[in-house]
Amino acid sequence: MYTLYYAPNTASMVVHLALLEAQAAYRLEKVDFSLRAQKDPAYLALNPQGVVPTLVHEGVAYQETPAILMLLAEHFPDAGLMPAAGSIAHARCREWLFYLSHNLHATYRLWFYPETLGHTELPAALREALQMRMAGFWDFLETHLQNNGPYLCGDQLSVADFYLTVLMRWSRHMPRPATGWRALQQLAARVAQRPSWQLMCERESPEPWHPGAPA
Ligand SMILES: N[C@@H](CCC(=O)N[C@@H](CS)C(=O)NCC(=O)O)C(=O)O
Repeated sequence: MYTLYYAPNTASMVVHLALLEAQAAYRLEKVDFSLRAQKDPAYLALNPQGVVPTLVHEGVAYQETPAILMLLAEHFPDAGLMPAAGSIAHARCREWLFYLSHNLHATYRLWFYPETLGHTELPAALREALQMRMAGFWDFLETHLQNNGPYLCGDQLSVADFYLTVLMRWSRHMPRPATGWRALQQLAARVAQRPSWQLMCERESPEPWHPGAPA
């Protein structure tokens, strides 16, 4: 049995999706951000950074979204979460997980947590700089998907696509939402049509988001 410490609308969505896709037995434990529960000592004992997701399995608490996704792919090798272990495709998938975490996820943190940069609200110049950086990532991903898609690992859907879709979702209120890039929009539309996405939304009740229809 897995326990997922989650907060709606956050990176824990992608771990939730992976648990559903793997048909794993799990329970949800909500971390209430409005009460700053992510900084409670009891939660910090599980996740010293005070962030979600945390996945607990057999008494061990696991952190860091891409690392948890790789762990679940290891625990459920037949669930198709990642290409077969040991293959070049698997290595490529790992690369994408790192890419998404290091670039998009890290930049979003600066956008959503301006205090990280010593501001209560981001100054206009910084907002513009971060938006430009995000657009550069979307351009890069769009070119990759146009040439090698429809998914990040070609024909094979993987947890990297779930991660990407969750990251795209966060841009919905930004001046240039990621769905403005056609191949990205198509990928997100396919992911959002999956039963796992629908079920995750039913169980977490995040703010509604419709990336549009697949072609
Ligand atoms: N590197 C971490 C980042 C996790 C993260 O940024 N989580 C955000 C939500 S998406 C969070 O918990 N924010 C609450 C806070 O920073 O207080 C991971 O990949 O899991």
